[in-house]
Amino acid sequence: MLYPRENEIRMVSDLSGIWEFKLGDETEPGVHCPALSDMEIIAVPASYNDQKEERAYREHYGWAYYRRSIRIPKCWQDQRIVLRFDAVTHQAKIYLNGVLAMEHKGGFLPFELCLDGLAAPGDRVELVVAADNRVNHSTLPVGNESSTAFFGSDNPGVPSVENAKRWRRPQNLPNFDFFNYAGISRPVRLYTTPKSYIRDITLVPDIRGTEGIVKYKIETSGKREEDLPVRLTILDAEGKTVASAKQAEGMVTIPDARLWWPWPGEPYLYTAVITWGEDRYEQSFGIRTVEVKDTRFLINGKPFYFKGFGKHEDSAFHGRGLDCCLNVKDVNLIHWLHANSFRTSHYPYAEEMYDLCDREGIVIIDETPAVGIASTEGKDPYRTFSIREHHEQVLRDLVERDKNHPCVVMWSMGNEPDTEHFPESAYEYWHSLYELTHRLDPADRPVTFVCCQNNYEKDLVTRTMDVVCLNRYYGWYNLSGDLEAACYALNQELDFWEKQNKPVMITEYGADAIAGIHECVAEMFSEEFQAEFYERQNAEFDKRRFFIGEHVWNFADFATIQGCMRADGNKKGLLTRDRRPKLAAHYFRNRWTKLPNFGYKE
Ligand code: E8X
Repeated sequence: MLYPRENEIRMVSDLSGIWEFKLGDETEPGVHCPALSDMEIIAVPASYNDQKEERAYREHYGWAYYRRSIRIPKCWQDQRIVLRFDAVTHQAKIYLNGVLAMEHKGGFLPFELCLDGLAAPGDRVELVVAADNRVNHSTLPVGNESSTAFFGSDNPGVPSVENAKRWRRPQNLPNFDFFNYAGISRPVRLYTTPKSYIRDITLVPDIRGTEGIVKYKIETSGKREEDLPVRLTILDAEGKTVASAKQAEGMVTIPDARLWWPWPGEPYLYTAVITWGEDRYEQSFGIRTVEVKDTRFLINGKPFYFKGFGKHEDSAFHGRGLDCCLNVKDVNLIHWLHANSFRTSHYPYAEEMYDLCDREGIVIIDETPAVGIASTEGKDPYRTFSIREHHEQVLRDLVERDKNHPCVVMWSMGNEPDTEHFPESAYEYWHSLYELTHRLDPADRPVTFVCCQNNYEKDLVTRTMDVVCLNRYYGWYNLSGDLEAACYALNQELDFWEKQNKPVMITEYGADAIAGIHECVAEMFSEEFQAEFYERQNAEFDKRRFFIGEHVWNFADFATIQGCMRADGNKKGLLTRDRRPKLAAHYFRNRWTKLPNFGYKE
């Protein structure tokens, strides 16, 4: 799905601002929007949870309603008018003038509605967005079912904690470690195209000697394609034409191509200008290749070493809402740390972030929201829950949204699913998705998923991914505080992976550190312990040639549900939530300044 970009043909109207808001309940709204009165104020885009000092906002369970009126400009006559939502978490129903116009499942990918026959230029339309924040075994991310067996009952049965659990009010029980922020988290926009329009663009770059090769496909809608000539022009960064073509599908060659390199290399970008009939769209792209070969991960044919983190979209007040200022700050902090990459743990991020990373040369491992797939009560999750269809849809939409970004070098189908207790069905599930993802991506990037600390000998899936991605907490969740033993266990495991002849990276490792706690003899939760934890384990990674990257958990402290393991959220950040460096940030800055992007393990 193309990003709504303004140009001399297409117009965009951003509906960000103050909307009206009301919390609903578990009752699913139907074809007609429920009557809404006594509405409150809310900022869009942003999660609603932290916008008001009320438990009801923070801990809401069920539907919430956003309302505003929109005026369709009269000057948009004869245009196709589209209403686009970049992300509504987790499920949405869109009402126009009180009537259901569309529904969408999944909280982190865009969807849109063509207003043809629904609204015309000059109209005033009442727009209501209903958003459901419930997570369960059929959503991604996954939540455990909130039992309502005894809810409200005076007779909760035999006195026990189990019965008390069943008696408590319905609530989200996320099977993941980030706060379940919800609402309209990314921009809502109206945009226009001509009636016959460019629907999609696919650009697949390759390198042949000094030439850049771009296989391309332009998909259109409306008039028959043959009736209108397609024009593709490739511009360099100075706006000079370097190649052109006249078919909807084919290949162009760029002589003396400048490649897209991760920072501090030059992330050179070209622009593909496409015109078809009255329509026009400009898509930037980079010329770079990605390939897994033996135990190496090659970018432009050179062995790349991942230095970076798992991140979150998370900040004060906004929750998971798009904050461009924060994104710019984070990109600059990534440069400051001399990191080169991050994983969009644990869901696809806002499109604006990928644009920034294309531009700034930051490499992305692009992850779906498939986090928390685990067995409950000993049941095989893959045979018990119907999640596959939705997971496939998410992969389809993710690849379609992000396929043209040079910054995206690998797809992560999910995070820390159970692969140990039902190894055969886990293999069947993840392998069919692995094959699907390879088929979906026209550029055929490497595909992986991120594996939880488990019995790696039983797990049949991880070893068959293009890159083995390990989340490991030796010295934290196990062997707590004992870094000696942690390194021993880590090495035992690395010996196992060495035999698999695959590139291996660590996608999570870390220790909580509360900023400001300092100790001479480092113990858990101090800044010194966090720094030492990394220093000791990195020394082990440095000895292994097949080891292709270190992603720290996490870039910054982030909000989670309350619990006895979390004091004001997860504190494994190198930075605090307001982006101040802890000791470990300085340690990594120093280390990463010295580690090259390429050829480190040669
Ligand atoms: C943690 C991280 C969590 O925040 C992340 O979303 C997924 C977790 C560790 C798994 N990985 O808790 O900080 C713990 C496995 C225990 C051996």
